[in-house]
Amino acid sequence: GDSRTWWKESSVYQIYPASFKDSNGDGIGDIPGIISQLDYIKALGVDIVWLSPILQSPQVDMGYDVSNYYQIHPPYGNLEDMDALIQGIHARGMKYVMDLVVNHTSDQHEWFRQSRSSLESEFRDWYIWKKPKYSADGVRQPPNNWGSYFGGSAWEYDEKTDQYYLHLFATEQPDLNWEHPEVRAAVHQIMRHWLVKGVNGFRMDVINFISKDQQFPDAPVADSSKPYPDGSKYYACGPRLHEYLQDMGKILNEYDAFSVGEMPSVYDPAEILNAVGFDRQELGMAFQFEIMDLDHGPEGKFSSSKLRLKDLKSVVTKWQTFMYENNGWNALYLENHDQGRSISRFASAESKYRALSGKMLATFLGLQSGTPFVYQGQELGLVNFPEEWGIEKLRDLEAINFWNEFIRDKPELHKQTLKEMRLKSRDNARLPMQWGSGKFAEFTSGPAAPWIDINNDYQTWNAALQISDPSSVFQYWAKILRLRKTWVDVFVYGSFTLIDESHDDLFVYSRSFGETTAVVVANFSAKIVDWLVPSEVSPIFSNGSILVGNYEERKSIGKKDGRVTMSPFEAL
Ligand code: TEU
Ligand code: CA
Repeated sequence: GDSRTWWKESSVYQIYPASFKDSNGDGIGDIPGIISQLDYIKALGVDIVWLSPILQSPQVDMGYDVSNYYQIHPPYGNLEDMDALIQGIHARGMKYVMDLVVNHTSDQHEWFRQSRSSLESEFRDWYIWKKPKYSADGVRQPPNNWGSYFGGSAWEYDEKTDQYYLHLFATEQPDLNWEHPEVRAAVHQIMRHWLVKGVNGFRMDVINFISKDQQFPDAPVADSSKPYPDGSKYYACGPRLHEYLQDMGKILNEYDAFSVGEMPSVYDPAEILNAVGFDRQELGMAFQFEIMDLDHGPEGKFSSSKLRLKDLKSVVTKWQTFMYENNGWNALYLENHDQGRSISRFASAESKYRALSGKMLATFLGLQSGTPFVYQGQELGLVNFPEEWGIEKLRDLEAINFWNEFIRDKPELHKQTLKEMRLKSRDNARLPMQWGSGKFAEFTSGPAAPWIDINNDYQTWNAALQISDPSSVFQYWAKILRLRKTWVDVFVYGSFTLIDESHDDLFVYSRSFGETTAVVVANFSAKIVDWLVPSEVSPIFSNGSILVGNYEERKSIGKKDGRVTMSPFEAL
């Protein structure tokens, strides 16, 4: 049947609450601060607002370690603020999406405090506890060799009960045991609680990790120099995942709710289709990591591997065509709170190219098949923190732990690793939002300074300068999002075709629906490209189809001899 839905025709704005807007001068973003900027978000033209976690948390991992699913983290506000936020979003015709972090909790959650208290605790089975192994010479060892994403073993020894517990992330983030029906019931209750309060859906944190291979086997050691091999084949898209997602899908469907699952470590669209196929009634869409991991080297995220346009073309085309042909759906993103800024990473933050890069990436991403996600500041062309910032500026445990475990004692790796961290570390996306050229970029009125340093370009790159400037990156994003609304059939429901695949600098694709075809041309290079329009495209141009140009669609090709000259980082 016709699988048209409101969330396929929507775009999403992601807010990182700690860094968005501080209303009470403590240097930490908060909910009243977000409420004060809802008109700004509405002006961008997005339909959905997704907040990274605001529930009670010790903030070991910036709220992705929840200690109470029914209370708001006090520095962000209280339950009344939450109601006011939801009401303010709904009053502007937008919807609110909550970040649901249920693969793990904080170690301060009452459930875990009970669980670790004794072998007989009624909460013991809410988490994943295993007996130690012992080596031939009697040394105690973790139950298997899996590593944590934040360094070290994925198992933490608990003296009191002489067992280890699993934590795929920080030791303060114990994994819930989804095999236990009471855990699933507790999660369903959390979902219903917030849906009843007006939340319109969820972004589900590492949701494809919730079903683990119950043998917890050792991962094959590909490279003995690495202490902990990647165990993700034993917990990413595990044996009971779809059973669990079907249960949650039933609740989501009762409310016609939005859902996007974060699914790291899985690059096979068929596997993700099992969760996002329209007929599956599980999730609406998923964040896959294949594009994000293209510039990860052999040693992982902070090792280098230059992103190549041809790889980007093949990966994007794979996901675009597969989901279209199989009635699935894509979550389109180039930035979020876990990634470096896309202008710096995929184009150029050099001042002469920066705005053009932002507009080119907006065109490239925003006109693809799927639901586009804009991360706070991406609409302003914000970029990574400056070259001169040293390691002491890092705040995020992912980078700090990695540095301390693998790099600190190897000076020969410092320069290269710092370069990779400046490009991809999560702090890049967590610097305070730049509202104006005033003190603290008007993120906070003080007296407290922001919890993390502000980038040094805020006097020239901020919302105040862009919101009413028709040539700004902000207004360009607004026009791209509006273009999707104007041509819903083509840009939302149309097919995707890669064009001129072998071109070294241009990423060209078309979107088609019925008789209408739009051709999107993005120059990913700093070169002026004289593009000879391929024969399969020129008839499209010449019969008056849509040629997406800066700011408005053009009805026919701009040049007489079938050639288009593309400026550096320009998009047509
Ligand atoms: O991220 C999961 C995840 O895979 C990321 O840690 C990713 O591997 C890395 O950050 C960048 O490649 C989710 C949240 O988005 C992240 O902020 C949390 O730290 C993590 O889960 C644990 O909850
Ligand atoms: Ca505050």
